[in-house]
Amino acid sequence: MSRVRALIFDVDGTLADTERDGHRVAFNMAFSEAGLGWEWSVELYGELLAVTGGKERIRFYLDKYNTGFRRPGNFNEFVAGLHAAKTTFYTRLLSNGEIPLRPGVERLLREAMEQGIRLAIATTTTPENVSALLNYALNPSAMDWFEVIGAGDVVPAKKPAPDIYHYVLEAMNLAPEECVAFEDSRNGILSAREARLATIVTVNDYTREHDFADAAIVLDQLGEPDRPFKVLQGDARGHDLVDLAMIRALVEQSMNR
Ligand code: XBP
Ligand code: MG
Repeated sequence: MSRVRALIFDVDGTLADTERDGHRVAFNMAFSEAGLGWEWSVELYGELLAVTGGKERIRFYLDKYNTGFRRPGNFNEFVAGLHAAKTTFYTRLLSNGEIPLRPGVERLLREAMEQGIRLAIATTTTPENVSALLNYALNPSAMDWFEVIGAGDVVPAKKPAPDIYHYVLEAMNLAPEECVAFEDSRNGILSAREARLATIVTVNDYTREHDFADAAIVLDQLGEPDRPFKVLQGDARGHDLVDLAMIRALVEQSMNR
């Protein structure tokens, strides 16, 4: 009998490819509106993704890539204000419906709900961003599909710290052995594995070369019936899309290791 009771999803890069054409663009819009003259290129943004959290990323950028910037006296407020503007631009971009869910995501969520498997989210992104993505890329009631949404500043230490997964597990009153996490990045898998969760990774252009040594499996995407996944690392046990049968097989395999 399977022990999988819940699936816990990261958001950015996992549910949808949000970083390059979503978050990055919204940061640039906020910088432009503030008259700062900062422009985060696709390449630079890949480096900035080393740090999770938008406010943290702005600070990292100034510490490492724009050290000449004269910081205003109210620096914390300045960063928070820029970030709030970025959130407004980002949710507006999502409302245009330009960023779809990744292949297999909706299929797997629906299968899980049909089988009584509980769903949750563990992300470093701002809560408004999660609701906007679910609303516009899935449907307006999709927020209710998730029993717990752990997001943003609800825990002080963002990924790669395990805190957000601990928060979600505690809120659901589940042990890590009863859950499977879905991630797309090195920081994500470090966080999930530190919380002792079996983790399925689907990579994207920013994360393809990351080290996922500790993943249950690494795939190009979750797969659809007409679009099987490609296995980048691990053993898919004869499956070609991620469904609950495959997840249970993976979990049993990792228990027997
Ligand atoms: C996502 C992040 C976030 C987003 C921006 O990480 O690192 O910072 O890029 O969101 P994960 P905010 O995929 O682990 O959730 O600007 O709202 O922080
Ligand atoms: Mg992610």
